[in-house]
Amino acid sequence: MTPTKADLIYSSPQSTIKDFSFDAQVVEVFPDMIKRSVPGYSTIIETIGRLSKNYVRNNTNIYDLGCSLGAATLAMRQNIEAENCQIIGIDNSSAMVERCKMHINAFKGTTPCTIIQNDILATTIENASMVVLNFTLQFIDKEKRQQLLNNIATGLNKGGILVLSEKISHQDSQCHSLLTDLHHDFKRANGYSDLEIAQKRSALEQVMKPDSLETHLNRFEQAGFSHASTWFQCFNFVSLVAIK
Ligand code: GEK
Repeated sequence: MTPTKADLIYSSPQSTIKDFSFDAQVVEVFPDMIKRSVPGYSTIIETIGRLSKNYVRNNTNIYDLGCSLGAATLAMRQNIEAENCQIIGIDNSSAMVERCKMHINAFKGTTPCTIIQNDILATTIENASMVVLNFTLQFIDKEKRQQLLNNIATGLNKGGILVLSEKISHQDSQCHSLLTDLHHDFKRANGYSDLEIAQKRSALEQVMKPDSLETHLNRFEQAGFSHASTWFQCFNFVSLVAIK
């Protein structure tokens, strides 16, 4: 497997900051970038694995939507005990998909994995016992998010689980600033400079649009999930479960 390279993308001053995209440059440093930027990322990946052990049923599909380099796919493949299942990882970045296939092939596992380049909005979810949206929904147009959640709920079998992890905004502006400051401190503690933090923030501004926790919970209800809960929060990053 290719060794992880350090994320230095925003380390020197840039005259114009381009919108962030999941291109070859990002793919190269992605494991380092996500671990140093998302509080609790490793815990969330491990827990997705643990949940797959309990929720994946025989003869069903498991979807990793916005799979990037396949971290959640691999965690599930290491933990699934059910038989005759398949994991389908989907991402619309060709650079991600190409590298993801290499990662998946580098590890052995009994559950077959198929990695597909596609828009998750154009993907049919069917006969699913588990669906993962790990920090992907925040990159989808806001007006298309409910339809995506509806499609996921329709494609899940009864008792099936959705894991949704997101950066969130807070409706109270003082709390919003407090959580944002804590996140920036976390990034500084992980070696990012103020320049890197500011430039990355500008690059993401038009691309990543967080919702509030209340919005996510309302969406689950509208989509027809029977149960939902936050199981993880660190600063302005959450992971939720919703069960059909
Ligand atoms: C992980 N889940 O490591 N269709 C398909 N893929 C998309 C779309 C779309 N419409 N929009 C964005 N993506 C991963 C991390 S990263 C999160 C997910 C982050 C893909 C995009 O190409 C990228 O690979 C992924 O969603 C978001 O557990 O980098 O903050």
